[in-house]
Amino acid sequence: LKLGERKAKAEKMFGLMDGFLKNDAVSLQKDILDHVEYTVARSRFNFDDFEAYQALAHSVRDRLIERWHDTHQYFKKKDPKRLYFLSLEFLMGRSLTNSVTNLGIQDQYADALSQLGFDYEVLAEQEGDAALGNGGLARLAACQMDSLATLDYPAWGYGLRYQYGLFRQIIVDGFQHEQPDFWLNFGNPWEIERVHVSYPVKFYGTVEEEVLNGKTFRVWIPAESVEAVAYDNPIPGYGTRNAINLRLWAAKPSDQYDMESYTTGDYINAIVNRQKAETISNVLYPDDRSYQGKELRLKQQYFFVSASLQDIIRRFKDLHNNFDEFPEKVALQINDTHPSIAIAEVMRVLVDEEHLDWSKAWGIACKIFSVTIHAVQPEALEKVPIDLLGSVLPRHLEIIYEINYCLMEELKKIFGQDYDKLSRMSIIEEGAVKCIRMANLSLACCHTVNGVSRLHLETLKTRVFKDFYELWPQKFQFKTNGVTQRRWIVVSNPSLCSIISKWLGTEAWIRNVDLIAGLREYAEDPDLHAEWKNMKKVNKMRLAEYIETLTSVKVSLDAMFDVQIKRIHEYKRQLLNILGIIHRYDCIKNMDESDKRRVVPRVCIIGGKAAPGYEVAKKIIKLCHAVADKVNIDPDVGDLLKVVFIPDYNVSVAELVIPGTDLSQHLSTAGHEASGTGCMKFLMNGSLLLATADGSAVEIAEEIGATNMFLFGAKVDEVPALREKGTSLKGSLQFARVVRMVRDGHFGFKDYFKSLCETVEEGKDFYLLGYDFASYLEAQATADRAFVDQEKWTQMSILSTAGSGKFSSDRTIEEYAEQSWGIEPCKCPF
Ligand code: B1H
Repeated sequence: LKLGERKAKAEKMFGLMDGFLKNDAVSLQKDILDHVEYTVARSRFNFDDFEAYQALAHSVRDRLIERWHDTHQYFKKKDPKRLYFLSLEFLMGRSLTNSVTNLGIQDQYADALSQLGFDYEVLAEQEGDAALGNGGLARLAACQMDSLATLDYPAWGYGLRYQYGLFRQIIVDGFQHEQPDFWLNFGNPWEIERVHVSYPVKFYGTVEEEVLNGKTFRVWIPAESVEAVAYDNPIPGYGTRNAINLRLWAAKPSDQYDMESYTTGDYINAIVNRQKAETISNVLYPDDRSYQGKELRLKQQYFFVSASLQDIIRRFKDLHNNFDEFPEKVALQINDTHPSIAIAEVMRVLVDEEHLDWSKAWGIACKIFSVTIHAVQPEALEKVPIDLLGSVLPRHLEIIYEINYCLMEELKKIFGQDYDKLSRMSIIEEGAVKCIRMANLSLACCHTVNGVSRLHLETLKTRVFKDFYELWPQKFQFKTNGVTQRRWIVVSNPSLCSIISKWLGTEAWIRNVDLIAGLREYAEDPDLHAEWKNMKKVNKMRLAEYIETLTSVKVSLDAMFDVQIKRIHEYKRQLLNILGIIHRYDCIKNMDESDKRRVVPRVCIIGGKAAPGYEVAKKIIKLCHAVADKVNIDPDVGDLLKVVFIPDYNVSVAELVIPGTDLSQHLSTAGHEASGTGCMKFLMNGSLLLATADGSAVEIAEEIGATNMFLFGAKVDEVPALREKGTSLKGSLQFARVVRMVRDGHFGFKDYFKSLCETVEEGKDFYLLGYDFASYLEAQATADRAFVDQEKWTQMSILSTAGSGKFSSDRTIEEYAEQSWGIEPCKCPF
């Protein structure tokens, strides 16, 4: 069809948009039962909770699909500039409750189900998490997708459909063990398999010269081809008809794969070899610390980038034929440097396939790409060995050399013979193993480089990317991270949600969270206090039940629930927390009965996964269990102190734990947490924060006032000098005592904990636990005193929620849209 005819047809179809699925109780029941019978293939007279969940999910999926189709028809008709968000990780968690909430039909579903004899909440619990990511970076991507949909931006997410998500953590005798996450085993109703949307992705081979119309071209002759098949995941916005798409790619054998063995008659081996193609999207790398130059990882990155770009270019070419218009229609956001091979791929497509001049192609690339950096330490930046890149993607290596050549020529004009500077800024790192610095590639091309908090940008400017900042200051920006209040309040804390709506007199804050500041006015209102305390109590009860089921530890609801949940890292200092707990335990043991009466009872909750190869982190998990085993059965302690490790921390565990938290801990050594987003979820839920002045905590203090949280520890500027001095100073006495208790085997496993204790010995204490210990204990004591005055505590809690508006991903996304992407909302009419 000609363009005009096609447009006319689309218009007509759009006009026919009626007859949507109905959302009254009877229609919902009918749809659910139909799915029981025809989709799940169970008798409608005999199905269990899980089958009911599946049928329910399919009925929700149908409703999502309607909106999702309409949204894409509409985007196609309007042809706005689109944002393509490339990320190797998305941590979506569960989809049912989130989708039902965003579709605005939760009450109807709850009704419909109860009439069928099912409980909506019980069925929702049947769903497993989609854990296609490691931690903060991946959950941020998920929150941002929710905001993009809600704010009606014409956006697409692109990523990898891993067969195995982040490993399941099980604890055996206090040690972490990893088990595979077979998340697709029982089917995934939230995805739509698109067998006809697939692209070949090539690897290996050689590069040859070809002459065409008297011009020479470099041509890549690949040796392997793998098919990328699309799986679409609708992402519904809240309070809008828009539902955008998260397209994840799965690797399948290509028809062209290993033709050789077919003709040689080795049929069985040929089939077996074909199957190897699927390994590309098999498993998520579970390490968020260091980059290790693995071939499979590079193949994963290129695989999803190449498929996504083919898809994006195909969509562009549907309506346009001149690449000059490409930057007017396409913004490409790369989530950290993991997808940065996209830069070389765009150049390859434009130059080798579309036959654009190099400089014209580079001009286009520089207009479309922007990057967000999440890392702090230079060692976390990806470096791909030249040999590896040259073998897997030989043409891309040539292109990167060419980009680097141009960069170096430009730099020489500015800096002359300053070879130190040139070698620091070069995309190629010389050395024992010659490498490509993916960050430098991104910096050379992207028009915007974003940090994830104000403090983080300072670190990028003054340390990690100092040279680049001095050269191109205008490229550097920050967008403080945010989280979505839809999932982190509306879905996970319904009681809080009703309180907020009631006191503000509107639900508008769910789309416009700035309104939440209106709660400040009532921060001292006794009626609000009563409702607030009750809400917290109900959430604590739920959490207490969960803890008892999982760990058999009974906890008192009168105790302060003190929580630290996040990936286990030395820089996040879970060890500081445990040493603090040991100190508390030691104090209680040395008290007489009258002193004990003044102790504020605590339940100390820790949860998080350690990367499978991260020995120190695994020892921290074991220490937590060793301390818990001793403390929890000590009759001298009773309810004054309980220690709980929550196994297999993930998104849905967070949804349960955060609303029931009184105090949350964010203990990173200043300068090491780029932003942190967990703190924002706690803040929204009215948990008080005990934190270092690091990452986004600095901005949180500005919003809610430093007196409404418990700040402690060395400041960013002090850290280098303290390291230099290598002393643990004031904290030394108490600190030395608790470390000695661990080292001397007070909690058993003396030999095993020896090396852990050594990491905080004087002179080796890189993360300054010793230095910060005294200040940490002081902040903890202040928190205890505040908790005794429940009215004061509740007021601080209300002010925390009231001051959380800035930390919505809606704000972050609006800043990106305006300052980095240049996109406008495109709202599908109801
Ligand atoms: C963050 C990562 C990360 N920073 C490598 N870097 C990964 C690095 O699989 N990998 O190779 C995965 C993840 N993740 C986090 O991003 C920061 O530590 C947090 O401070 C920040 O809040 C979060 C979101 O910006």
